[in-house]
Amino acid sequence: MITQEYVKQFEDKIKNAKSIIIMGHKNPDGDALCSVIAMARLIEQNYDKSPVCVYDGNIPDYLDAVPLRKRVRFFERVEETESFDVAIVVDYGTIKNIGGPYKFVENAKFVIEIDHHIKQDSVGALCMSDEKAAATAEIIYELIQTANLKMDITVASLLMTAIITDTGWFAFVKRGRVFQIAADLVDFGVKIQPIMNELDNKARKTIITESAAAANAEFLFHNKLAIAIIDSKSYKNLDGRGETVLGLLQQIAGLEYVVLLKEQKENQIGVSLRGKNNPVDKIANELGGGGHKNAAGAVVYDSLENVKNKIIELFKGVLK
Ligand SMILES: [Mn+2]
Repeated sequence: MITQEYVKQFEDKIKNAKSIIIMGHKNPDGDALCSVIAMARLIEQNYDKSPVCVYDGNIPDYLDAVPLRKRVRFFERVEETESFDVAIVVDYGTIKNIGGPYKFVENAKFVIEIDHHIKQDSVGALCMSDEKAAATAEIIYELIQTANLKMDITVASLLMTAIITDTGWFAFVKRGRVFQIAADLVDFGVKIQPIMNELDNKARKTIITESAAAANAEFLFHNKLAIAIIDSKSYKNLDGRGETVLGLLQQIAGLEYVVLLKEQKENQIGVSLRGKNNPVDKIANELGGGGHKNAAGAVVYDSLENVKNKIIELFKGVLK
C-alpha cells in the first residue's frame, strides 16, 4: 500500500533531484517497458524534470508501437561516468534481472523501487513494492492516486498496456483491484481496441515461422501433449518467447500440455512449457528452470534431440 509517508519521501527526492534515471528488467516485457515510460512522463508532467530511460537486452517487436517507445535508450548509449541523483527501478524482480543498467543503481545517490515480484532483498531505499499487484503499472496507478498526480491519456494508455500484457488479457488476475483500475482507465478515456492493434506488431517472418512450427508439431500420449520445435535457423525470426506457437496449439480440444523447444544455438535449448489445466512447474524445475504453475520454462544445455527425449521421459510420469 502506498501511504502519504511514501508519497512525501517520493516527492521530496524527485523535486530535489537534478538527474533521474529509470529502468526495468532486462529484455523488457509490456509491464517493464510501459512502466518505465509512464514513470518518465509522470515525472515530466508533474515535476518538470526529464528522466533518462534505459533498457538492456532486446525490446520485442510487438512493443515497438507503444507510445513514446523511442524515449527508452539502450543503456550503453548513456555515458558510463554519468551518476544520477535518483534511480527508479521498476518491475525488476532480482538484481540479476536488471542487467547492465545496474551500474546506474549502484552509483545513484538515492534509489526508488516499484515492483510486484516476490523477492528476498530490495534495491530501493524507498520501496513501493506490492507482491499482490497484477502488474507494476497497478502500483504506479496507486501512486498517482495517493500523490494526486496529473495523468494524461498517454500515461493512462501505457498503464493499460502494461496491465493487459502482464495479466495475459486478465487471465492471470488474482485480486479484483486491477479490474477497478482498468475500469478507471477506460472511464478516463483509454480505448482497448487500439492497444490491441498496437500490440499486433510482429514481423511477417515471425508469424510465418511460428505458425509453421505449430503446423509441424508432434502429438504424443494420445494427443494430450504437443511438442513444437524451432531450430537454430528459424530462431532468429522469433519475437519474444514464441507465444503464437503456444497460443495456437493450446486451442486444440483435448490437448493438455504444450512444449516449445527453441534451439537458441547448438546445444542450448530454450524450453517453454504450458499446461492447460495442469501444472508444468515441476517439469520446468526438473530441467533446471522455473516459472508459474501453468506456464514455465528452462534453458537446457544439450542437443535438441536429447532435450526432447528427456522431456518425453518426464511426461511419462504425468501422462500414461
Ligand atoms: Mn510485471
